[in-house]
Parts: sequence; C-alpha cells; structure tokens
Amino acid sequence: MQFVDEARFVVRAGRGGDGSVSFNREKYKPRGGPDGGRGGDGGSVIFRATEDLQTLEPYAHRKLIKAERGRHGSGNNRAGEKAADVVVDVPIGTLIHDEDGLLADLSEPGAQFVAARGGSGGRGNGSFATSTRQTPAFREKGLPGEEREVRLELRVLSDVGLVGLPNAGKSSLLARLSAARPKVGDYPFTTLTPALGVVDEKTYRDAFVVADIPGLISGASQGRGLGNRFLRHVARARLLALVLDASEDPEGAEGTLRAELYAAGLAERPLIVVLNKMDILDEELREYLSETFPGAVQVSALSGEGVVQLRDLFEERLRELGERERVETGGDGPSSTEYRIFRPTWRGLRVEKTSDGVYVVYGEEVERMALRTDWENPEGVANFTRELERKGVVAALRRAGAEAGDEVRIGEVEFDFQ
Ligand SMILES: Nc1nc2c(ncn2[C@@H]2O[C@H](COP(=O)(O)OP(=O)(O)OP(=O)(O)O)[C@@H](O)[C@H]2O)c(=O)[nH]1
Ligand SMILES: [Mg+2]
Repeated sequence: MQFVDEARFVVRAGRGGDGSVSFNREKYKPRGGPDGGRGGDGGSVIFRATEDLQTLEPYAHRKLIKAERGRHGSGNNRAGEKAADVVVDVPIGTLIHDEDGLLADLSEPGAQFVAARGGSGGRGNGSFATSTRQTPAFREKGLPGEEREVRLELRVLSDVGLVGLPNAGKSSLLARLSAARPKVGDYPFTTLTPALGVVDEKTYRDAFVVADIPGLISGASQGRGLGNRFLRHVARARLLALVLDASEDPEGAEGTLRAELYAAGLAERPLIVVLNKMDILDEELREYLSETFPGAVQVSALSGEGVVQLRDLFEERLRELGERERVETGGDGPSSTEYRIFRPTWRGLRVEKTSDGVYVVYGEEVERMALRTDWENPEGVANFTRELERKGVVAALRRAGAEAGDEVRIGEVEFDFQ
C-alpha cells in the first residue's frame, strides 16, 4: 500500500426529508384531521480513527464523500426514514482541517468527529394543527445537509522519533529495538515512508513506539532530498533520537540535523544523541568520540552493542517526560467529538439595507425558517409571513425603513415586503 499522508475532499451530509401534507380519510368523514408525517433526518459524514489503517491511501483520489438524504414523511403520521450516517475510517493520528483551521485530532482508537451533519427532516402538516387552524395544508421542507471541504493530515504517533542522515542506520536500529522489519540497505534513501516499531518487552512497564523516517539531508527544510515532509511524523514524538554514523563525520552530521530540526521548529524537543556503527571504530576513535559527544549513547545496530542501554535510556526519559503531546484544537479541544457547522450569518436578528435598496435580514432562526418553507405552497408562505410577524422581523424591517413593495432577502429567499 502506498504511503499517503494527506488527502483533500468535500464531505456532504444528506438533506432532511420533507414533511408530508396529508389528511386522514375515513369512511363517512369527508375530510379528516391532518396526518402528514415528518421527514427523516439526512445522514451525517463522520470520521472515525481505527488501528486497521496506516495511511490515507483510500482517500488519495476521493473528491466527494456524501451521505444520503432522509426519506419524506407520508400520511397516517408516518415519519420518513432517517438516512444512514457514512462513517469514514482514518488512521490514528489523523488531523482534520478545513479552511478555518484544525477541527479535530483523532489520536485515540475509536475517536469520532462529525464533519458534516445531516439536515433535519421537515415537519408534516400534522404538526401544524391548532384550535384555530384545524386543517393546515402545508408542511416544512427538510434542511440541507452541511457541506465543506476538509483536508486530512496524517501524523504518525510515536514516542521516540529516529532522525538521521541517510544510511546512518536508523532502520537497522529500529529492527534491533522492536519486531518491526523495515528495509535496510547499503545506500541512502532506503526508507521512503515512515515505519513504526513497538518496543514491548516484559521487563518494561510501558511499551513505547519508535518511528523511523526517511533520512534527512542538508536543505531538507527547503525541500531537498525527500524534504522535511516526513519530519511532521516525528513532530509529535515525545523524544527525538539523533542517529549519527560514528564512522562518517558525526560532528558534521549533528550540525546538519540540528539545523534541519531548527528550521522545522523542533529545536526545543527533548533529544538524545546516538552514535551508531561503533563496531567499525578502533579504541582510539571510540575514546575521541566519548570526549566529543559526552552525553551520547554509543551503539552498534549490527552487533547489538549498547542497544539494551539505549532502550533503557529511552524508557527512562519517556517516563520522565510523561504523557504524549496532543495537538491543540481551539475551543472544546479534541474531546469534543461533535462540531456543528451550520453557520448562520448572524446569531440574533439584524437588518441591513444594501446600496441597491434591498433589505437583507440576517439571523439564525429566520434563515432556518426560510429554508424550511415550501414556497410553492401559498399556505406555507402565509405561515412564514405570520412567523416573521411573531418573531419581530416585520417590526425590525419597519424600523430599518422598509415599506410595502420593497425587496427583502433572507438567505437565498427574496420577496416583496407587504
Ligand atoms: N557496520 C555497521 N553497519 C551498520 C550498522 N547499522 C547499520 N549499518 C549498515 O548501514 C547501512 C544503512 O543502514 P539503514 O538501517 O538502512 O540506514 P538508514 O539510516 O535507515 O538509511 P535511510 O533509510 O536510507 O535513511 C546498511 O548497509 C546497514 O547494514 C552498524 O551498527 N554497524
Ligand atoms: Mg532507513
């Protein structure tokens, strides 16, 4: 499977079903009571994090993911069926953005996020009967489903991120530390996609996850080599390990890597320096490196020398560092699994006059009402007008200067002021 860590497409929820206009017809009763049922709600589009997926490959070429509309209501007060939600499985560590920023961080298995909510169904004429209006012959229309473009970004979640120049032995080290078997090669850029390994041995209190990413080269942050595209996969690691080939200018390599981490905004990360390939070095060079890199751990992925000590050090540092970092989402944070995006133009009620003399009404409730109205049906339109009166919209229009015959716009609806 191809490693895809970004995808962009539109999610569209289903429209709510329309309410029904119907009258109970019994023998000997020419016109019974209104019994039109409500429409079913439209389906929502919901993202869910799963351990069964490792990449965003299934969505690489998707343009649209949509849920079905709800069924219309019918006579005898029968409600229309609600449409099924569409659940989109994504790998753990998927961030969901829209044009305004981060919406959700699905970093726990099973975490869900409603990205587009289905429109609610409209009420049938059965709901509009009152003592003074016993045979209403209008209904509401279902509301449209929400729709927006989302950008998914996968950031592999790990505890330790291995960062090094190509060929330093990162993949070899991961294979030594865990059951993972990444490709190892005697040439640069063997690793093309991030790989994870779990260090999980009985002696360890908590298992931890090590991420191996493709090698970095100088200028990666400007897009050279495989670029720093993969650095984001270690950006959420609690601890970074700089893996240096001890036999090939480790000082130079360290400088290059630190510069790249700095450019990627990761300079402040807790970090351990690891000198690999110690098996090639003679005593004299080993001593020299001990002095030059006093805090570094000396290992050999080939012979296994120092690997147990390295594992212990990782474990100890991780324990000190505590919980894995989460990406900050604005507002309620990642625990809020629901997010409504019906974006009314204004919460309260506001009237504005445009330069060409149209009175525009803004307001959540009134905009919804306009969407629900069945404009083909005179009774429905009359009901809408009554509601405008009742909710003070007519008064607000008058205060703004509207007179009979002036054009009024609410959402997408235009009509003449009476
Ligand atoms: N002598 C010796 N060779 C090693 C050691 N670790 C790795 N190698 C060799 O170094 C080469 C590169 O190893 P990899 O593990 O593929 O290196 P990498 O850092 O993952 O490389 P990229 O994925 O290309 O960035 C291979 O030929 C390994 O066998 C070591 O400790 N000692
Ligand atoms: Mg590798």
